[in-house]
Amino acid sequence: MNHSPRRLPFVLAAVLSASFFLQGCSSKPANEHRYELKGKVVSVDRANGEVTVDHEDVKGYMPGMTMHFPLRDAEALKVLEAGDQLQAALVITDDGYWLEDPVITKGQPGGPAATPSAAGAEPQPGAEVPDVKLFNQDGRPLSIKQFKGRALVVTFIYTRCPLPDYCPLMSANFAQLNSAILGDAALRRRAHLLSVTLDPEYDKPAVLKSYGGTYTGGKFDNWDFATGDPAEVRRLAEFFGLTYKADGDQVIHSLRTAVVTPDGKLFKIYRGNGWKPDEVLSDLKNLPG
Ligand SMILES: [Cu+2]
Repeated sequence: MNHSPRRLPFVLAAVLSASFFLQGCSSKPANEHRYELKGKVVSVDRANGEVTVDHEDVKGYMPGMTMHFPLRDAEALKVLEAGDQLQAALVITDDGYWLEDPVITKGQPGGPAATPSAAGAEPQPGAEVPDVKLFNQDGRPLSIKQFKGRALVVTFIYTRCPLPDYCPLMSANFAQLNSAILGDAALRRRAHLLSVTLDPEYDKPAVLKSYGGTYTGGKFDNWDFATGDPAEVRRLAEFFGLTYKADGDQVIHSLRTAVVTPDGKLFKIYRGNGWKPDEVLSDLKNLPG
């Protein structure tokens, strides 16, 4: 996120007025920021209550890009379709972000048709995970095969991700998993975590080491952060059905977290950010081997 000094007065004014207003009317978190977002709906995921919007610059917050957002409005979710014009409040708090107060302008009939979800094909449990060659946070070569004999939990992040519900949440979940693994003598020998960057050109080993350090306390014994040849990263990410695209300093991406068996086969894929560390922990405890 670009917090350039010239934007500060605007941001500050917005924050002050938002928090003043909120304190007056409810017990919402103090750290809530609201911005106006306008754009065109690219797709609607009713099951997960999310919309993907190709939005204009959000003044004082971020440049225009295509992104998905939870939409907190059940009625709007029912009627919203790809091609519609959407105006809404983008609410950002310490724990997440979402859209509310939507105003919908229906797209022209005969306008661009709903694009099918871009999610890639996903492998079935039991499929062999490709043995990509990457590098860890110390610049040491790392491959999927080297974890044979241990269960592996893989997720994808990038260090500059600004969305609390995306990469920072995945890393916070992994930090919880890491503590649980370190606190269990059996799991400690049998389980390993791997966070692979979706921004390998920027997230070099040193960047990952510093980012990872804040989550691991600097101990990477059971948790590696990987970067490498962008084509190798893509091969692994797309195997799990993750889609992503660079957009300036940002990466527009979906989320996939996968549990891989000790013999290198897919056990389970978690889509999105709704999964809880406890679910993965119980997968790890119940894995054969
Ligand atoms: Cu992200």
